[in-house]
Amino acid sequence: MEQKRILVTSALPYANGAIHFGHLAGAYLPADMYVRYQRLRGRDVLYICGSDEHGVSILISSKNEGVTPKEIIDRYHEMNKSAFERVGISFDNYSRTSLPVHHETAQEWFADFRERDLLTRSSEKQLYDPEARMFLPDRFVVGICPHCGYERAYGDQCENCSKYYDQTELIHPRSLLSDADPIVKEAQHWHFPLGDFQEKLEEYVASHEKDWKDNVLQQVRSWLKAKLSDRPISRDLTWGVQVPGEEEGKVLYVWFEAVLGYISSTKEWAAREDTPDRWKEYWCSEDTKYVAFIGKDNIVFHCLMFPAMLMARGGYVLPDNVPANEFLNLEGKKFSKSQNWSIELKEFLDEYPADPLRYTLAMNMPETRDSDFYWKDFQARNNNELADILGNFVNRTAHFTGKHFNRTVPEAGVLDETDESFLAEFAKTAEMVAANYERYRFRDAVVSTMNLARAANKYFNDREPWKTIKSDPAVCATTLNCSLQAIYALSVFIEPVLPFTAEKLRHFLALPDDAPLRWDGPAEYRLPAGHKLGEKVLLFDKIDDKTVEAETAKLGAMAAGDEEEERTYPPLKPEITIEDFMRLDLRTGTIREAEKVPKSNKLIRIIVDIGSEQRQIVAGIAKQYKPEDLVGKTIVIVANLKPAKLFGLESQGMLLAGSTEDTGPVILTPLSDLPDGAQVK
Ligand code: B3M
Ligand code: ZN
Repeated sequence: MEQKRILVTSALPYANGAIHFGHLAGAYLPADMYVRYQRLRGRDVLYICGSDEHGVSILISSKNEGVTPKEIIDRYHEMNKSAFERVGISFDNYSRTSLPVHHETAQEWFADFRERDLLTRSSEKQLYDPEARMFLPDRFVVGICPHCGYERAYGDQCENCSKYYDQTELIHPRSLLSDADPIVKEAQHWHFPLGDFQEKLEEYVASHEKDWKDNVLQQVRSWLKAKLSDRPISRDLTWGVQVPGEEEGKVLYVWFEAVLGYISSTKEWAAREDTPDRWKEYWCSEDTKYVAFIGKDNIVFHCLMFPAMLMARGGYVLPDNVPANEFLNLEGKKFSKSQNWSIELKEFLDEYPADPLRYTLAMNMPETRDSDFYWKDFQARNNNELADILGNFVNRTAHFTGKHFNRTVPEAGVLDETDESFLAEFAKTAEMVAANYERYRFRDAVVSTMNLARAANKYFNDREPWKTIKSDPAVCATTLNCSLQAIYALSVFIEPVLPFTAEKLRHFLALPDDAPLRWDGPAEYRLPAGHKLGEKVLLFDKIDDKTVEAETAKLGAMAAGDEEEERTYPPLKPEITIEDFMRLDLRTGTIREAEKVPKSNKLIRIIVDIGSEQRQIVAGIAKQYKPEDLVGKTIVIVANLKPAKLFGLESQGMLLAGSTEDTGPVILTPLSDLPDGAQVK
């Protein structure tokens, strides 16, 4: 079916923090490049996004800062919306899921599913914090991952092995609210029958085997292979979209309603355009092509859960493509706000223009694997490519035209083969770059765009207008005419990646009204001889080494006054009595054997001799210790801890280790010799 319009969405960023380069390179810059390109093709494109304002991460931020969730979302919604605008992300609408239009939409979808008996309501075992007297949402509880032993795994997904599980599967869970040991309690929750859509989803994914990216297909296939099951879509929380018909404090699971945020944002857009029903044209027409841009951690929800919801509702378009990007890291390490290893967009844009960043992120886009942003690379891209190739070509052409042709487009004489083949480059570039954008290959699209700037520089050098201006002014005029046509062509082709620079070129060319701002313009349109040009513009400032050194030094360093923040310690646990402590039975023991747990990069299995017996203990210390270095060491274990299963191995106790974010676990040993089995108190 010929698609009449294109609907594009980017993942709704949580309004609980400032967006950084990683977000931009993941789901926003590629979408914006794609949308700008499609607009230049004259297609009907709608680009939708907004802030995701529910979810426990907002509750955690509000708790940590001692402010209301509303204060958190208001702050970050505005901050992110403005940062997106400044970096040229050209949404048609940027909404927010705290708006009534979103609550109404999400509740309407839920009510429709419930009225059609699509949902099941069953009791669900959940972790309950007896101190805070509330059920613990996934991000409020940490414990040992049941799959890989990672010790700070959240209640829903492990950041280390990315596996999902039920929060009650966590080993030794701990509440992040009160640090109390949570208890398992029954709670009634609504479930969406994702398992019922197994077959339809398999067909849907199979129909995209050829056009979806491998990294997306791999993740989706493994979920389908493991067979889909019902998904809980309600939570016991006070912050979120209230489940219609339920008592206060029962809200829709954030992921169930967040994806519906795309629809509510489209409704908001249609209402603002005074065509309130037009949102249906995009969401409920078979001839809409829907492309959802996300990061790789959102694949399951966009390729399985959301399509199943759309299928269940009926009459809605499914994503035609979900070109998920991998992750962008910073100077070889993960972005981390707490470690001050991040570059917030807002701060960056206070110092630097947007286009060199867009270009650098596009050239390093994590399209098929994780990639990195390096300040040195940013400097090189800005100086050696943007300034020295594109900027230099435009500058020389502008300077020459100003100096010798009174800032007008010179009359072209007879075009020789070099001129013809140079002008023919425009149509070839249009075709090559378009093919890359259509296949979501953004880095390749930018490379082929910049190749035209390279060809233009070469053409200018080869034609040597500084000589022909004396020896053969007619040839010189032809050279400058062709060079100005190339600047017009570049102003079109760079628009998706360098929109602000494209604007500067259009300003310099003082484009006539009939100059087509269209992708196919450069193949046919020519600036007329005699056309008066605008002012010469400097396109790019060079970045010096001192700047790069200063920026790189900032990473990881604590900003003045943050030191004490870095030294904050986890809150002390509630007071206990000596009797409480005496219930612990701590014993010394010697490690007799140690080996890595197969398939886990975190766990080591040790056999500890505590005098009266040998104990097998599984501990997440593989990143800090080699098994061979542990044999013979005396350690302290909790000898009366209930055994737990880890990677199928029974762990009969726990070794004592101190740890911080930086050090990871450091095993505690006695200051001087102690026999095995000595009691520690
Ligand atoms: N806010 C997760 C994220 O920011 C979530 C995306 C929602 S898209 C509907 O990665
Ligand atoms: Zn894990």
